Amino acid sequence: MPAQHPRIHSFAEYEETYRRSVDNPEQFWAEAAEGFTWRRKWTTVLKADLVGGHNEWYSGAKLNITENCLDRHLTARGNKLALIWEPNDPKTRQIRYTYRELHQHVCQFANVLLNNGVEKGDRVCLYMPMIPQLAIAVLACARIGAVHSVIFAGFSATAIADRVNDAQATVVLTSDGLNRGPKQIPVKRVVDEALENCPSVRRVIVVEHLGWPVHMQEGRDVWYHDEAKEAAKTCPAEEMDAEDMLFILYTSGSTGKPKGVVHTTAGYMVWADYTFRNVFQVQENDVYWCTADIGWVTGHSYLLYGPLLSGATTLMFEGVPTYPDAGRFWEVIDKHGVNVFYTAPTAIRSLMATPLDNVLSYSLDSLRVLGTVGEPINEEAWYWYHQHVGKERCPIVDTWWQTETGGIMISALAGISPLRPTHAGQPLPGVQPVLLTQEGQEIEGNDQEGYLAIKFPWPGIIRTTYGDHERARQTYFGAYPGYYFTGDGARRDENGLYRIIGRVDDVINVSGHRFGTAEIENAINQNAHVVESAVVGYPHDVKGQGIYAFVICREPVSKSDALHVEASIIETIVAEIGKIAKPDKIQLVSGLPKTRSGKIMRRILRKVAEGDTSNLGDTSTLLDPGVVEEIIQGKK
Ligand code: 6R9
Repeated sequence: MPAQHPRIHSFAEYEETYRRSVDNPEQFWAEAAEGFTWRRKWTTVLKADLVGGHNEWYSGAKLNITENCLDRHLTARGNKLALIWEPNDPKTRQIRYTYRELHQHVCQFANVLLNNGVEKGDRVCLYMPMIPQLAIAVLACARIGAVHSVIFAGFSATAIADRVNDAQATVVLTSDGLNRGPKQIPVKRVVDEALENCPSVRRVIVVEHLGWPVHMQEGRDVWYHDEAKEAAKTCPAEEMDAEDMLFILYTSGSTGKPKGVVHTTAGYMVWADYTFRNVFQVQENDVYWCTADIGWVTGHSYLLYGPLLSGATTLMFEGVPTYPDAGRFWEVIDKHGVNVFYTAPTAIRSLMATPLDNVLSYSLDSLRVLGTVGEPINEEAWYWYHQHVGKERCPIVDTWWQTETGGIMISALAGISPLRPTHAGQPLPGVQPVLLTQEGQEIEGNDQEGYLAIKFPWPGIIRTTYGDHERARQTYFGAYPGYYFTGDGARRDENGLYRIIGRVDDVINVSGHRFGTAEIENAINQNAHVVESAVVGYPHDVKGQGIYAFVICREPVSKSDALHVEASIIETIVAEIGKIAKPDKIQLVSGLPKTRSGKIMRRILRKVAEGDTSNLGDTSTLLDPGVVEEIIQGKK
């Protein structure tokens, strides 16, 4: 087996390792980077800058991440399964690729990209279903040094266009259509609509999946299978600089449009690998399954890069947890002998709400480690997962991290660290979290609550926001200079275990997906009926948070017209962002609670949405306190 940084085996070793990572970070991360294939070693391990946000890792090094995901394993693991693909419909064919086969497919796809004029540094957008070609295409981009920007295939044409234009992508990869449970969605048609407004795109490569007829634009669109006929199955990897861009991934923040989070090559690689192997403790013959879509960061780091860097067998699932029935996850686990299973609390909560037989009729004997990610897990869901899925024998790693952190930051190490339900636990080696007061004072000691920030760079730290470094600096490094600011609030318990409470900014987390309230408001305000809107999150049993929109219309809306207007607003949101941003509740109001200076008092709207109006706090600064009463009366 390729030599690699050994994994942590005991809690004492974790403590000792953690101490070393803080006492001498550069030596620690130099050691962690041994065992990879470097074309040239670094000259400097870390150039830290938590004020300007210009952090660099392994400067001077040359490498290609796909040589580390694929080529490096060929001698010892060439015939080992790299990727297992489970289709949407359990009755149709699974696909399995060994490391050698995956390597060939990636090389072939890389040659198709090269033959279509894609060059190092070009941005390639991928809008694709969860099929093996998506994984292959992502790696193919990395193989030739193109920057991949995966757009989750639930976003709308407008959202695609925003992302393609922001990245100035020249090539888009897509498919004819996709399966999502019982539904089929014409993906290419959405791309066609998006590209009407994307002058930078000169080529669209379409992967056939459903066999649907699609419109192919002459001179722009080509079928992958036609292009692949001429493409060789070997392709030398492009030599990349440690700090060359690997990918852009758009994510929502508290202001305006989603921003393109940029990760670079070497630091991200070391971080994805290190966190994957230590948190999940995957063994050589394990089957590992992360249910996230590759359109989100979890799919990048823990479906694709982390597992492949570590030489693991990773399972990719096209479908949804409830199709053909709510036992599907458990059926897949038994069918493939999954040992390590990583999913989102929202999925657990939705399955919990179905008859228990859906899970009890499967053995789940193969499972050894469970994980969650994306949002806080409530106690009820934790215990259900522990008892009915993990049969009280599998540790649950509750992994806290963000698109911007590249990989897991705070989590138990499976089978090693103490577990406390609803607590992410302790920081990984290399991660130095602190709790800050609103003014930016560090809060010492345990049993404390504050704003979660990180006071030292780690290899996976966000490098910039694409095309606009100032935005990254302000958002992450400007709030509290000298710290990376997470936007989350957290509590450190009496033993030093962290519990993530939720966002402290105007970001809401719906089923593990991030939305800026401003982003949804901007979408709503595009509707012709609308003058102004305010969006807040409220606790939702399955989604974690639901979206509650308060909307002022141009003209008074009669009761009988209200349904029509609300449907039209929903349509606008679906067109601007996508179905995933549909509000749960829309309340038409005649005014919003504003201060004399014109600021919306969201605190009051949040209380109304939560149904907790007994104590609204100080409303004396409101311009028109009467509006609050009206809103309470009309609450949905
Ligand atoms: C990986 C991912 C990041 C935000 C983050 C936080 C929330 C993620 C969590 C969690 C509590 C956990 N979050 N993991 N909250 N416990 N284990 O989800 O990235 O989509 O960027 O979201 O998700 O609020 O700030 P991303």
